[in-house]
Amino acid sequence: MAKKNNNPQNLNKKLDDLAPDREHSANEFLTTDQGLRINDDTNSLKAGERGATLLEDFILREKITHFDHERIPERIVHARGSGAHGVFQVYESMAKYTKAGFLQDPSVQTPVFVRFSTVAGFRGSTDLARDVRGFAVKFYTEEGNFDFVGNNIPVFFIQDAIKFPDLIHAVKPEPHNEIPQAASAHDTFWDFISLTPESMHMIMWAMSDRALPRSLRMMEGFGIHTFRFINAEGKSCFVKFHWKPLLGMHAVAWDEAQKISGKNSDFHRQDLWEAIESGAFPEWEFGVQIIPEEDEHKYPFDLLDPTKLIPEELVPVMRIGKMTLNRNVDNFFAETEQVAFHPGHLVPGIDFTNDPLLQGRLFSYTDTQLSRLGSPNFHEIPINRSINPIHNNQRDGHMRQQINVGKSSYHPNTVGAGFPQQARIAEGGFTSYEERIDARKVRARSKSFMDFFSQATLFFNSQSEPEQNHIIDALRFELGKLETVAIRERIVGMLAKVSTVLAAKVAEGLGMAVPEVKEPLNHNYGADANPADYQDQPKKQIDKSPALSMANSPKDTIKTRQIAILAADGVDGASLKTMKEALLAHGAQCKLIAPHGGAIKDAKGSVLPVDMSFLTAASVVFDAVYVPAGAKGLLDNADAIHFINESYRHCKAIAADGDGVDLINETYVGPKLKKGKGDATAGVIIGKGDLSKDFIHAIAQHRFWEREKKDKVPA
Ligand code: HDE
Repeated sequence: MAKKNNNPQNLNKKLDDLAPDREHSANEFLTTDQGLRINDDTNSLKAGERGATLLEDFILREKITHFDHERIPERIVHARGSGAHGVFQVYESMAKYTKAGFLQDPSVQTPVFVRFSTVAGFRGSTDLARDVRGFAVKFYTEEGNFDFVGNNIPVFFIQDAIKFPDLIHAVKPEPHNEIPQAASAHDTFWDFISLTPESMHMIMWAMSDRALPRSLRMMEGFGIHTFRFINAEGKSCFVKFHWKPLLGMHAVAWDEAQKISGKNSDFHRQDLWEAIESGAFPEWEFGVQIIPEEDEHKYPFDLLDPTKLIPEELVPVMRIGKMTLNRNVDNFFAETEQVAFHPGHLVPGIDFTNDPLLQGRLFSYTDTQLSRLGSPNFHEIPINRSINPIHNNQRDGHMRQQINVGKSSYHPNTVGAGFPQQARIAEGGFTSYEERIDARKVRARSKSFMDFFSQATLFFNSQSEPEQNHIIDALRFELGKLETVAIRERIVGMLAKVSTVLAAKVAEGLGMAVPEVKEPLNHNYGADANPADYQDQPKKQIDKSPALSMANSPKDTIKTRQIAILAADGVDGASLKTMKEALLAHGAQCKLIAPHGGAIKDAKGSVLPVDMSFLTAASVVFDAVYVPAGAKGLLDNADAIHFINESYRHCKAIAADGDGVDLINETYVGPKLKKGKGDATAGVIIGKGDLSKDFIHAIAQHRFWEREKKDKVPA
């Protein structure tokens, strides 16, 4: 069956490259792995109908053997992921800064494959865990693969790669009982964090709404480390990479996230899949912050420190191109599971810096593929294959695909006439940036990395009031789950270094006082070092960075938003139709939810197909809810009442036409309406007739967090 996303206009050079590897079984016979047609795939070979199975049954053995070996080790981090194909196009040549081929010509489309992921959970864990999201993009350029291997948060927990195994051991389920799954709210994680003050900036992000995206299509991406661009003249500048989602950045509420995990643990995966299938292709603009080489030491933080960001107010993000995801995978395992990213997959014109986290990563990514994919030939797996042909003297190994023709497998050679030959720079040969290094060999951390709190404070202070409250609630939740009181106390003490208001509010929720911070907090030195050499050096940052708040994200579209329409027999068909058509015209998707499946009849007897019953639907997987006129059939329906209460609690837009308001009056929202307009009824639209304009505007606002100022609904 032809798939919508296989539309020829979405083809590109990488998809052409994958074509011969795709297997289509339509109209084909069943065969063994050797191509032998199978006559009976239902019965094994036996000595008599009731007899023992014969060892000779090579068809049975082949099938079972393959099955036994179907699983490969999951990624040690970022195990849970979702992928899609797409294209990238630069807006105008970036030749001034970089010679990277895919950033030169606005008419060139570069194929990409993207994999989004959570970090801590296992492969089958829920999408809505409070976690960082991986954002990895493989650019199949004419000069070879360039991998952007980033996250949706612009900083990281640690500064040096040597602490990564410790961090991950701490956040993964505890080793004695493998609890909890995909959650940081447990002793070992916070124990490690309480002894690692450099993590405090990232903790602010991880406790914020950034860790609960509404959709993978509505989150930013960051390269985190400072990289280098190098132009054709060999001039280098520093660069930070960004992805900016065109749908804006939006998050769900924590209570909602936990419920989504139960109702649909594939929520993000399904949302991405369905958006692409329906032709609503997700888009991001690629952004760069360019820092001239001579400005390396201009800022109150070190450009090599991955726990720091460069505020956009200091160095604006230049949007240089756009990525569109326009095709789902044909096979999850072959593509999303086997894709292998590596920050060391570079093209000429892009290079590393000495960020000690990045330097460690450069070792890890090939090494991990060897255990995960099992062979140094993982680059030959179709999804990993470069579209630029590969010629070298690497040979053999498990599962080798390429048939290297000829007698020579070494360089230099004469028997192969000297080929494959080295490429000059002018011919696209890669050379590393000739950075001057004149240093002592030491195991130490630079003093310029030792300011752990200033940017954590900057982040917290840049959040809107509801966002700050969410951080406070998140910390109360996480720390409230700890069994060891001393860990909780150390963290609250450390929070006081970020913001005394934050620490006091978290402490209040935990029913404790803010403890004194015992110096030194810092554990970033070896056994023989002198802690005095590693004292914090807070430096003046800017006071606020509006770009850090999701409240300032664009709110101008309802494209792909999921709207629930609640109805029962006797609904006013016109009231339902007018709203539905307006929502669809603005790119939203509607589902009719009723007390039972099948169909309902409107007041005039017309049949309306039901998309979901209250049993299979849940308010948490919708963005907004509409009650058309003629809601009599729902007034004593507890599920409908709960649906509205929960939508209200999660601060979503709610609209009711005509006597649809009777249903609202049955809910917790009813008494609020009687009190008149105010924070408590923000985003609740009641009226008679066509309410679509106001409702669409309200849905585009995403959430009315101001409702949280008052009491919360018992949903
Ligand atoms: Fe990774 N990381 N990482 N990481 N990372 C992996 O590679 C590692 C870090 C990121 O969808 C692994 O193929 C070390 C930062 C993403 O397939 C592994 C350190 C950032 C993905 C690994 C870091 C990332 C990975 C596991 C500290 C954001 C998923 C499987 C020095 C800039 C890619 C794999 C995908 C995956 C190591 C820190 C992003 C083990 C040692 C910082 C998006 O190699």
